[in-house]
Amino acid sequence: MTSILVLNGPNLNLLGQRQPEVYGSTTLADIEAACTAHGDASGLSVSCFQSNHEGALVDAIHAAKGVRDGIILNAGAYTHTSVALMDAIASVELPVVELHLSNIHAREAFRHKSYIAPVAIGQICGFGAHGYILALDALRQHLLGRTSE
Ligand code: CA2
Repeated sequence: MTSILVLNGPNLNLLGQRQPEVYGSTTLADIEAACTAHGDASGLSVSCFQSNHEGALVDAIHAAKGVRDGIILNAGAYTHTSVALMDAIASVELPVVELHLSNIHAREAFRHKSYIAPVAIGQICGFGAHGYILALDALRQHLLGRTSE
């Protein structure tokens, strides 16, 4: 079965508790449950992990090689700073969908830069928690297209 890692970065464990006007009122547990349920309905095995630590996220990306078929990554603020995450993604050669709850391009200028974008197959942002479902569908289609080549 196709296996997907949903990986969330710093402060996303606080979802639903603060700044609902920016990030919505859905909790990370709600998002992870929705991803797992959507995976069950669409033939994907979904695993979820969140960390506030850059090195732990790098380790999770490394551990996905040979085990997962692709990654959905909301790297949080590390999106805009982390060459380490960019290098980790490039090293494992797995398809990564970059995900953001908010539309990072409509926010402060420092959020317009993404170190993930150049090594991702695509980016979904601005659709709130539903973006994770869109990302699962996009990654599934991408992987299906590759196996039928
Ligand atoms: O829109 C997104 O998903 C972001 O990745 C969220 C990051 C932000 O730094 C990125 O620019 C865009 C911040 C996540 C912080 O999450 C919180 C959730 C609740 C309360 C406070 C922060």
